[in-house]
Amino acid sequence: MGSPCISLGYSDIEATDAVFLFGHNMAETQTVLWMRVLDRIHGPNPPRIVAVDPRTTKVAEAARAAGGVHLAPLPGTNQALMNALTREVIHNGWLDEDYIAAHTLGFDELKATVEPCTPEHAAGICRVPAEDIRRAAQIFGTCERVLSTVLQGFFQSHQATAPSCAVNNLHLLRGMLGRPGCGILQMNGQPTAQNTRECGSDGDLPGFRNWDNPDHVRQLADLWNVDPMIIPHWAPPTHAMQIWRYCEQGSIGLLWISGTNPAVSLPELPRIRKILEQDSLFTIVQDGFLTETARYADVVLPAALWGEKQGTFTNVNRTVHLSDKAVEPPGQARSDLDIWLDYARRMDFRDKDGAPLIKWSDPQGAFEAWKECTRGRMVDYTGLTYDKLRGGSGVPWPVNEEAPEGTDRLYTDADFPTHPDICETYGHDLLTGGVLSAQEYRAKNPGGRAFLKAAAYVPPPESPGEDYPFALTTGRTVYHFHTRTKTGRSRPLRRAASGVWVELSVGDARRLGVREGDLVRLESPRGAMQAPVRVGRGRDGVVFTPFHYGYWDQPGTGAAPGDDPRAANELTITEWEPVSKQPLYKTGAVRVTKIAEATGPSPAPTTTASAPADPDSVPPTVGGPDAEVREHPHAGEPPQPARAPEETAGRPGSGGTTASAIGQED
Ligand SMILES: Nc1nc2c(c(=O)[nH]1)N[C@H]1C(S)=C(S)[C@@H](COP(=O)(O)OP(=O)(O)OC[C@H]3O[C@@H](n4cnc5c(=O)[nH]c(N)nc54)[C@H](O)[C@@H]3O)O[C@H]1N2
Ligand SMILES: Nc1nc2c(c(=O)[nH]1)N[C@H]1C(S)=C(S)[C@@H](COP(=O)(O)OP(=O)(O)OC[C@H]3O[C@@H](n4cnc5c(=O)[nH]c(N)nc54)[C@H](O)[C@@H]3O)O[C@H]1N2
Ligand SMILES: [Mo]
Repeated sequence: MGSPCISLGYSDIEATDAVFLFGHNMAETQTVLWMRVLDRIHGPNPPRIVAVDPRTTKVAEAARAAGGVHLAPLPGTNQALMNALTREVIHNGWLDEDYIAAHTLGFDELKATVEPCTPEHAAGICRVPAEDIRRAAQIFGTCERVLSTVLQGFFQSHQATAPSCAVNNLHLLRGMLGRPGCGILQMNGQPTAQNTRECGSDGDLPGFRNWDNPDHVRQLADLWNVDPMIIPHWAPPTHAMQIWRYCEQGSIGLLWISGTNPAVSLPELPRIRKILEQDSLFTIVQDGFLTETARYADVVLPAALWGEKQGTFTNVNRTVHLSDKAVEPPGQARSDLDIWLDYARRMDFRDKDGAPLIKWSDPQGAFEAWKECTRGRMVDYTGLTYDKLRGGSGVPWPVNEEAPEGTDRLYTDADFPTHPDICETYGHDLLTGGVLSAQEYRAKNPGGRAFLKAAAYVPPPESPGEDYPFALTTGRTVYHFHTRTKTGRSRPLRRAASGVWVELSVGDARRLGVREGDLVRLESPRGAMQAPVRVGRGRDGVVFTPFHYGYWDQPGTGAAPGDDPRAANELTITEWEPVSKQPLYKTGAVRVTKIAEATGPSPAPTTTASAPADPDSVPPTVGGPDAEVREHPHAGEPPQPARAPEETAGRPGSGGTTASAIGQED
């Protein structure tokens, strides 16, 4: 597609015949959305569920229970699977030929690319039964309405854009877009990640503008009253992984880190620590907590968190919400916006006429400026006001004169934003990431048709072999959010998943001679970590470990990062997907060595994808007394706090965070 904003609406969940979840453990990572799916599963006419995930997640269990399919491909083999599914759909004629002819480009190339990829061929690569691939294709091919969701099991592979586009392809081939129950959710993770897409964080231009289109650059220059030449657009944007490379090489001397904790979340932590330690790099860390990264900072700026500031944020289904300030930020903490406005003022940034560059001074003023920035673009906010956002539970863009109440469903007319004058990018080669030129793109003459993007499967850059015989994949548990700056301070959540663990299959554990709770060391070519073993329900040859566990909660132990290595990213590789620039968090190779006998079961929860293979071998996960719910049936009785006040370690001058910080807007 010409644009990543393919995501449609959540209401399709209520209308669909089948939900396909591609590399998406929705039951743990979008719990509120999953409840909507569960309502369908347990209601009349339940949809079929198809889960594509190497682990036995709750999503996979639901798929098996509801007559669907659980496809468990080896990590890094998604594209082989997608090509086989596509081939099956084409060979069985499950196609909307009129739709393909009128609204797409590239069918012949797609057909030729997938032709060698029979279910048997893919079965050999993915190590899933060919019959299961056929059954999944049949569900996709014969249901009238299918909803697909895609997330990190796809996005964090060495081939990420290709299989994600392949999901789009399947919908286009079946004409399953823009009508109730037919949708694609190319998901976001963080509640503000959609804003990151729209506003152009990765150096992209705001409003889905094309850096390679001089008209788009001029629009922004006019809007901001600056010379177009000061807006970087002579090469593709500098992505985060490249910024770190420049810091490593010394060509970046100042790094301002806000709202991210790279000393835990980025790949190959030994390298990240080395970069942060360099004297030549001046580092500012702007965060609500004293994180692992803040340890390396030259300056720490305490930031206000949500609830301590005002602003809007947008969900993956394009719905815009207003979040008001509920409490004052503690101590010296200030909102990110205030910090940056202050910075702009002190730097005395000016426009072409010598007036202050930034012409607003508060969140609402910034919102008004953003609205102007979106005028006429697909992501049109011009019809929104703070008042309108206060009225209900959010409004999906585009909101403008034609759609004053917002737009629930995109692409009802199958008119896609691929026209060369409006498209966000001229596209990439899916294998190399090479960008197409304006001329090459114009020659394709897309004119509102969608691209069917084809790519052959290629193996991951690092696969299991003699020295490192296991495939490593990493991800999340329901009880923690990322580097746990918030969830790690909630006692019930800490109790539910108190420390890191490593999941091994029953067969692998037996072959290695390890039992539940034994301490093992994982080593990759880059680093090592150690953790107790959960003998789980995963497939042989695949090791999983959550990436949540950094080092901040070990004060006083004298332990420094790296001494007691327990972060998954000690192991991961400095490589990124060529088109999306997403690091390869889900493919790598490790060896596993036992280093000590168990002193008890591992801290892995029993209620999630990490459940033990033998359910009786481990006591069930509980949140403890702090997590117990007390009911207050009598009106007027004051509610009792269900939780003790949380720890406040690291929050400068803070009154503490509450467990509500785990709430996911998704
Ligand atoms: N509780 C909780 N919720 C969260 C977050 C959190 O930290 N905690 N983070 C939020 C954010 S920012 C994000 S991005 C989302 C992420 O949400 P998800 O993508 O759902 O979460 P992950 O656990 O990273 O990965 C999903 C699944 O991918 C599978 N997987 C691994 N390798 C492969 C592969 O090669 N192929 C396939 N098909 N699957 C594979 C894993 O087994 C895992 O179950 O979650 C959001 N929600
Ligand atoms: N191995 C492995 N690594 C991964 C992943 C994986 O699946 N496996 N997933 C990747 C993904 S998808 C993601 S999204 C990243 C997440 O990685 P990070 O974004 O680095 O993780 P967080 O813990 O969410 O860090 C956010 C920081 O922002 C702070 N913060 C919260 N609110 C505010 C605010 O309003 N202002 C400011 N200034 N700071 C604030 C928090 O305290 C926290 O320190 O991790 C990535 N890393
Ligand atoms: Mo994410």
